[in-house]
Amino acid sequence: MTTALDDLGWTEALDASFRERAVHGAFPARVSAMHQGACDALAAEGAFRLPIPPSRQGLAVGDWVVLGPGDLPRLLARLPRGSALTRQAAGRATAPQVLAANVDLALLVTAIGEDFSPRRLERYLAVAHAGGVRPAIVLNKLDRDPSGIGRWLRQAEDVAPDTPVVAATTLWAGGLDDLEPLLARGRTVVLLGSSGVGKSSIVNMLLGEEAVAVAPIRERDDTGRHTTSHRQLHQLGDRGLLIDTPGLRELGLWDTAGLDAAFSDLVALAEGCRFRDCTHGDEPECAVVEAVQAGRLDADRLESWRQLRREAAAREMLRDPSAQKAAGRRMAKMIKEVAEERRRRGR
Ligand SMILES: Nc1nc2c(ncn2[C@@H]2O[C@H](COP(=O)(O)OP(=O)(O)OP(=O)(O)O)[C@@H](O)[C@H]2O)c(=O)[nH]1
Ligand SMILES: [Mg+2]
Ligand SMILES: [Zn+2]
Repeated sequence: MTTALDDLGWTEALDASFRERAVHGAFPARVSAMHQGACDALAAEGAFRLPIPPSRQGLAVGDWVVLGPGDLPRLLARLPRGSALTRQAAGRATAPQVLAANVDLALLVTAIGEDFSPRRLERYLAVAHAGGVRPAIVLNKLDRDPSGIGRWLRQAEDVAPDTPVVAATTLWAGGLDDLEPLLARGRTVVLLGSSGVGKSSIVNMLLGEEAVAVAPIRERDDTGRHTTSHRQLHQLGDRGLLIDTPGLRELGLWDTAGLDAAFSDLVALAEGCRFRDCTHGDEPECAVVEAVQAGRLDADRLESWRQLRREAAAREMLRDPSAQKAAGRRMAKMIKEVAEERRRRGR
């Protein structure tokens, strides 16, 4: 099957980068699946399976690559990414893993019921914002509690200011109607969430076919069996592209970049803090702590912000020598201040 480049998400920015790199006979293609040592790619010329040379590690589903020339095209280059969802690679000290590239919208899927966790949603939102990807929340399995819908929506909206929240179910026709306006020709949407929340079921419903394996039905069970084993880009024709992903066990923040956007309510409150770099801990005149005391901000949300911030900042420092130096300077200044304070008291 061949597809027009526009249907695969081609943009003017990509076109410009491609022209800079193209050699005679080369053409662009989009990575649609990753395998051990190989990837699948879709192009106007057709579909290809390509070995990934050692020099081209770090490719992700959604990446645009340059292929060519000849009958058996080779992978020549990766085009710069417009956006990338990046996490701290599971089980590694400090290494990034790109979950999906060139994505326009991240559907953060969670199931109504026991899987629902405001703290986990905050983490997903931070990762989306950090990658320059607009998020939307999908509360799936609405069939479990149709009359409680208002309560679930409110709980999600409380941790996701400025983010669309959609309730859905794959059990009946029309259960995904509210997702349709989020799809569009050439737009790439990725589904992220824990195993068992129904990501692949949603993909199948939107595709209108059982293209993807889903877990067999087990009543009231969100533990997940990790049914989807690899990331895969699916084509919805003039409704754009969908990337199904395996359920994530861990989603470690790679950097602090997305935190301000994910906690815009807290950031707005922090304008009133006495110190610009207030950590909203024990500092005097902290407007955020005051908001918690006055019941205007959830204490758990503040704690979550502090925890995510610590985690991401520590990781940034581990890999950034200049940040290590700055921390060293801060420490030296603190030691000096303590010594001075001691001298003053001794006098
Ligand atoms: N009650 C209910 N069950 C659903 C709904 N959507 C999916 N399920 C069920 O939830 C289970 C998991 O669905 P999957 O689509 O495989 O979940 P997934 O998120 O893709 O899981 P992984 O691939 O493991 O990450 C299956 O048994 C589905 O039948 C829904 O809207 N309501
Ligand atoms: Mg799946
Ligand atoms: Zn403060």
